[in-house]
Amino acid sequence: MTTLAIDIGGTKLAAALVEDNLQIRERRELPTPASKTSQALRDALKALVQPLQSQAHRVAIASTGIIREGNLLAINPRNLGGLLHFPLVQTLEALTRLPTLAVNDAQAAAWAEYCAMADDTRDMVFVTVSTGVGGGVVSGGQLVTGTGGLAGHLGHTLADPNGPVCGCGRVGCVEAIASGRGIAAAAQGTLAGCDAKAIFSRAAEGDEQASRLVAYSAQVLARLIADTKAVTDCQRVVVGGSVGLAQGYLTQVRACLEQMPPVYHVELSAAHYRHDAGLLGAALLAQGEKG
Ligand code: ADP
Ligand code: BMX
Ligand code: ZN
Repeated sequence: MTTLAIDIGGTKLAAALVEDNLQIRERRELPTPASKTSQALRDALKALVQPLQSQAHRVAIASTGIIREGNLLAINPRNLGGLLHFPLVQTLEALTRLPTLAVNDAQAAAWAEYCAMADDTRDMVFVTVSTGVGGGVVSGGQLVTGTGGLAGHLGHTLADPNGPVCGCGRVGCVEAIASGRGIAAAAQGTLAGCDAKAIFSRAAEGDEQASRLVAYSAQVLARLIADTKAVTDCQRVVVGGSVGLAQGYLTQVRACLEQMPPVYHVELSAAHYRHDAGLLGAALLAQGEKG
């Protein structure tokens, strides 16, 4: 069977046809519209899936936000231009007339990365550092979504009680500091108005402020990983997202983690499926794949 897999992030929408052997074809991307109203997202999804839908048997969505009963509920609406709620499954079923499944993006990616592991790991955590900071937990070989879909939202744990206010309403969340948006929001002077991608380029050129912003994100992420180890006793943490996968980032996270007592140390790796982990995880879940 062919799955039309869709990944809805705070910055980009991606879609592709995924075969049961996980081969990807016709991958497409569009920017995520920033609008409080659902119409813009609906229109963008329509444009994204229309060229692909006739070749698919089902739809599988990995989306930013808490996914509850097929609906997207933003914990941080700022990542979606203020959009609070979107009827994901209903919208895609109406657009494609295909059976549709939806799951949180980081939960989906965690499942794909877990299924890709060749060893006997049963407990792992996936962290995406992207527009926001998301997470997915696999415990005892099972993906943990929670009864309300909130499980694994690691980006909304505390990094600094004196830190910036997060879009979720709490003060000092990991996401408010370490995410692409968090890095960009802290930039001042010559870097004011730059996005995280530009800040990483400037850091690579030796810009001092840019290097500090990247280093602080990596440090906050390392602390989050230590907390995650303490909570889950996972054997591996996999890092994804465009910030997480950026050149040199994971090396900095690893160096910070190594400064901590050994009990917090855990195997760290970059996502095996790189930027496609969400798409493939959603497709695997739609296939009913148990790993
Ligand atoms: P999404 O959140 O939509 O899933 P991404 O994983 O691409 O999308 O994350 C978007 C964030 O990553 C933005 O803040 C963007 O500035 C940043 N980003 C994109 N490319 C890079 C890069 N090469 N290096 C560092 N940051 C990047
Ligand atoms: C936010 C939250 C999570 C999501 C994470 C990463 C919203 C809209 N999203 O913490 O559900 O998993 O961002 O999302 O509240 P991404 O867009 O950065 O991939
Ligand atoms: Zn938060």
